[in-house]
Amino acid sequence: MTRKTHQSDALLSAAEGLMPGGVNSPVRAFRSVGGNPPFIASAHGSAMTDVDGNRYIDYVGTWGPAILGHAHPEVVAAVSEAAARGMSFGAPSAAEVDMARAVREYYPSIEMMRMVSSGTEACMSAIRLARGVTGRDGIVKFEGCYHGHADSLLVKAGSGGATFGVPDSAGVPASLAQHTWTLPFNDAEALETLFDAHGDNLSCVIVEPVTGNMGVIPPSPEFLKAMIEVPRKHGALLIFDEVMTGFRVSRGGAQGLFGVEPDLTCLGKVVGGGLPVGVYGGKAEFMRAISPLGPVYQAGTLSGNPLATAAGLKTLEVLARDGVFEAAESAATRLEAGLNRLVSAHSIAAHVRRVGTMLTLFFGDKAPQNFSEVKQCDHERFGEFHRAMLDEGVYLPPSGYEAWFVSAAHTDDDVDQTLVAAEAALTR
Ligand code: KE4
Repeated sequence: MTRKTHQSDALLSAAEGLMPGGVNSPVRAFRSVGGNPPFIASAHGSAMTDVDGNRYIDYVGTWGPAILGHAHPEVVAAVSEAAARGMSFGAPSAAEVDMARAVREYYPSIEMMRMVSSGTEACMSAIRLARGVTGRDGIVKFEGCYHGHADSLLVKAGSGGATFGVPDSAGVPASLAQHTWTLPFNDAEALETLFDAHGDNLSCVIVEPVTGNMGVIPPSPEFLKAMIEVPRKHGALLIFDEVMTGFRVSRGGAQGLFGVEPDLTCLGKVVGGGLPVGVYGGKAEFMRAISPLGPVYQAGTLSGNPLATAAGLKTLEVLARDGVFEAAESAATRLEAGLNRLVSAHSIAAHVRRVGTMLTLFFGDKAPQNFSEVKQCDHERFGEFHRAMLDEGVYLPPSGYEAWFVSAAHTDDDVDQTLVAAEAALTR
């Protein structure tokens, strides 16, 4: 299918003169898959339509939030009604109480929470809280996990072993980066060794309990056990960054799926239903350290604003209904099974990893267990596949290091059309 792209290309060249890369978030520039990004005009249910009129079955789901599908009528109505009563009051509102109750229903470990406006803010605030309540500067993260763009989290492993971190972005002071330790995901021994050596200075471990930002990789049972036990043994907090896995790997996130309780949890994406909402929260004993109750400061002009809260609250209400999450999960399972059939029928070196409603197709000889193995996958091949799928009317995340998101609006027919496109793309 030869896709028309004139309008998108014209908009891109205008945008490039106004915003870095012509985008408001780097991954949208399609740099790692090549080609120009379509400019989207509208999105409904499982599909998006670009400014040239091309329609795509969408598996980005605005990077996770659209678990009900785009422009769900009940969510649109809730947002419209809230807007008519004023976008933001800068004062407490009843909707925030309802929202906090709804979040706690899904995540009993979140005894007390604070709403913010992005996943970055949620993770940044959670690590500040961990540092504040422990009095320790060190934090631990894992290679390939992304927790937003706060300075302390844009840090990669120093050279050789578990030495302290070095900046992973220009503009991050080395003096700050050295407080962040970065370990391989799924390496329980490395976590124990680091805590044995530096436990007294480590305030927290922050982790994507199922990764999404290097593709979907579940934790090994040993690693999950170590995440729960090791930080606690040393008086450090365990922070589950469930911005992506929340409401996605199960309604109750990874903690619900695995039956474990972190000390703090970060949420985003689905919790705002596509509007800017982040949440961090957890044990009340820790959250009481947050201003105005305690010494850890955190604030936000639009935190918990009625408009975003209305979108999030209605999304959580619809998602709680029987069959809604299940519809998204069964569509994801159908897609996984179909891709596996294609890969083996055509003897293609590729592996699908799925947890709940999110999945990744890795081109390579084995299913990766950590970031260095994901880096060894064939990302060139993924770029070709991505471009071919776009031409076939399927919009995949523009990177082999991302998760695909399936919604409750994806029908069997959507999935079957996707698999026909995939067979054409894989055998092209
Ligand atoms: P935001 O600040 O983008 O709302 O959330 C940051 C964040 C935190 N934690 C996890 C586990 C996340 O996945 C994210 C954001 N995810 C990316 C997708 N890889 C958002 C897409 C983008 O950066 O444009």
